[in-house]
Amino acid sequence: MKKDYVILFIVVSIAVALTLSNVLSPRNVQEISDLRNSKVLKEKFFFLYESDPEFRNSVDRLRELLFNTLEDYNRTEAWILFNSILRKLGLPEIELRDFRYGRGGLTPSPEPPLKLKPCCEDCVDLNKVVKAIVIPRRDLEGGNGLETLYVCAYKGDFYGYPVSGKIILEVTLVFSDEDSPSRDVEYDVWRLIAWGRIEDIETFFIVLDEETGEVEKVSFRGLVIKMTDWPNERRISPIGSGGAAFVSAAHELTVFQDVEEPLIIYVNTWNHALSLKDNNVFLDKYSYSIESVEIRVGRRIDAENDYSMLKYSSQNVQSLP
Ligand SMILES: [Ca+2]
Ligand SMILES: [Ca+2]
Repeated sequence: MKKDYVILFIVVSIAVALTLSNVLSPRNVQEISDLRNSKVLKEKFFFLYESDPEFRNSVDRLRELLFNTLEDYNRTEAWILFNSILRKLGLPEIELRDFRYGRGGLTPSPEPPLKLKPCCEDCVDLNKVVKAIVIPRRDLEGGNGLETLYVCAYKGDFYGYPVSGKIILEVTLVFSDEDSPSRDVEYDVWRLIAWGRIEDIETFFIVLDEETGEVEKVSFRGLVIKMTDWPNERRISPIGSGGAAFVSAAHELTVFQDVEEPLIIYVNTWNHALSLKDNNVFLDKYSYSIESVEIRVGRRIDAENDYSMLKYSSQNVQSLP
């Protein structure tokens, strides 16, 4: 009997020692700090998704909870799955009270996807409309710079709304990442699950007079995108910054008229909310000239389909810009 206790004591001691050495080893601390680099995190996430069936099942089941809007969202199950994903990535788990992630703007939509007309390719020279996109330098240096710009020009028809005498541009910006001031690594893991990407994507609209080419308005208004594998629409909130500065997040519907041309678009907040006004006059900035940006013809869903593991089949708007 006494011998059994000794063996049990030894086994438990080894297990505790191994767990502690695993949690506290310099290697582990180093790994967690490496994952603060979102490129490393993305690679590890994609690698585990391909190579570890348990990891993949957790991600897929969590996506099922999120995207199957015909069933109620089970927050506790979502939290357990999220923690198993964090654990596999080598990150600390979180308490249920800190798990604030949910479905966001997902709504059931059984209707077939809207048939989208092609973008008008030679309707507008973007160089003449937008002069620059300006971002706080610390955001660029934090790895969150502008990667690609997508533009789609609409003439005669805008998602079924007749348009005459105007050209509407749908402009989508892709940033390499976005950094939440609190719990950024965990926030990035959540975005990899719920958005299938580490990149941050924002869309806004510019209305031009077809004859003169002058800008009539710039509209930071939202849209909806339809998922390919789920009967869902995903609401994309407006991305105007309002008066918010870099330390805040914002999703304001803002429309600018009587604007100065060519346009200068300011990234005002850490979540890349936009405006024609600079809300961070005291911050050092970096200015992207339009010639220096990679421009692709396409819409929001083209940007999503290029950068996300999740796929989208169509998109729509709820009004004219
Ligand atoms: Ca980030
Ligand atoms: Ca954003």
